[in-house]
Amino acid sequence: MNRNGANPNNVKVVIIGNSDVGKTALMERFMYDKFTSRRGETIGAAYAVKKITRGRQTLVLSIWDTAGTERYRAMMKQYYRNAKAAIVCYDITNNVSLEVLKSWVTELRNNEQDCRIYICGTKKDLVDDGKAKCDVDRDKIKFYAECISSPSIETSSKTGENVDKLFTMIADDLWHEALSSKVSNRPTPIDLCDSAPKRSCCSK
Ligand SMILES: Nc1nc2c(ncn2[C@@H]2O[C@H](COP(=O)(O)OP(=O)(O)OP(=O)(O)O)[C@@H](O)[C@H]2O)c(=O)[nH]1
Ligand SMILES: [Mg+2]
Repeated sequence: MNRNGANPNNVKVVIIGNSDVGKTALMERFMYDKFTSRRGETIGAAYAVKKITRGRQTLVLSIWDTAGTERYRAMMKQYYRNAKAAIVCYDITNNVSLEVLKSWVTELRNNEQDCRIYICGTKKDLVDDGKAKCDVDRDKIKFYAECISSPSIETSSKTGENVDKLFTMIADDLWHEALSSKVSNRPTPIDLCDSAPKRSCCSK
């Protein structure tokens, strides 16, 4: 537990972005290593837990997949409250303007200043296979991500490309944060050399 009563090894990761960008598909690929081409709009939010173990330490990721449709927008704040990381998704085959991506980032930043942000372009397989053209300006998005000091990555939930890489990057960052939080919350060691002159129990 840290000073705020929270367990630094238990962290919340939220997936946000417009409807149909592939948030649920991303979560399902990471959690269950599966992909369904069926479209099933998320109602409110769904969450799943994944434990990541390194040596004798375990990091518990609570991953929140949120609904992208406008009617749930008012509820978003409660979903990303206390999130340590957010994956902000856009569909690389759908001309999502940079402004839409920015609005998600701004809304998040206004509410959760300490949340790490990861920019994720989805449906990479469609472009790689020539089934759709890339409809976003990749350079602009890369530049924007750099401006807000966020990593950016393109993924395919269909093939699995870069999905583990994205979550591993997030887990690594949160792992370091959890460890440094433990270190900074350790009581300051007392320097016995500086304390009052030592006496044995028998000394007067
Ligand atoms: N080819 C391909 N299709 C994808 C990929 N990711 C998602 N899709 C498809 O895109 C559609 C929308 O995906 P969802 O994951 O349901 O989208 P969402 O962002 O969760 O949408 P909401 O729940 O409405 O916010 C589905 O038909 C998916 O199969 C991908 O990486 N490649
Ligand atoms: Mg969904």
